[in-house]
Amino acid sequence: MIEKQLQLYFIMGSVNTRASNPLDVLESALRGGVTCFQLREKGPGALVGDEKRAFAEACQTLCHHHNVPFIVNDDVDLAIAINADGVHVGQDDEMAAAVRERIGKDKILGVSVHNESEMLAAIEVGANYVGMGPVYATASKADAKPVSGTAFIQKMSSLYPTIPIVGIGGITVANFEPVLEAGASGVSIISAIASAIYPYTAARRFKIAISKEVFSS
Ligand code: 3NM
Repeated sequence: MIEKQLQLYFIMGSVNTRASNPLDVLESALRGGVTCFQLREKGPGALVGDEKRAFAEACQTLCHHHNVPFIVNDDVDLAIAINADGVHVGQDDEMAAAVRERIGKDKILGVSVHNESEMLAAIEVGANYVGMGPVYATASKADAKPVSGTAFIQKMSSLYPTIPIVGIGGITVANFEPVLEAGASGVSIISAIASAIYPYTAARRFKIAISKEVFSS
């Protein structure tokens, strides 16, 4: 179930698009077929406080309308306050064990991992999935680690096949296949959808291409 929800995992904050209304971008992406959404409200100009909460609730409403899980990046207080479907944390964010404790066992917990010990720790705290990247070069994360390619995904998916993996970083419709072939359940995308001129078409292209890839494997 979660594997299917992770297949086309869209991530966005209000600063990741030049569109005048970021909610239009999310709605187009949802209509195009994204299977999961993470609100990552970070970076210069990001919303805070009541504005962030109102934006999060509007995103959540759209996601639920399309039956797509709504995950909050990092902000555990916000996720709990609005009853989000889950939380995603990196290694610098609130410790995953504490987050699991706070959100309870029924919510989705995602953790970014970059090495085997972080992978083992994520499994230990009961993460529902792990994110691995940046697979390719990305301009969307200022403090991204060096490009990892797909080798780490390949190794971790064969050693620990029970926990779903999503690849992230620089993924486009032209380069996503090696990520799934390496063993990832899905791909996480910011700019290839959020910065596309037609986010609906961008999401739809991913959706169709991924369906073909999953069907043929
Ligand atoms: N995390 P785009 S890379 C949010 O490596 C994020 O953990 C990364 O954006 C990691 O699809 C990244 O525009 C940015 O490259 C992904």
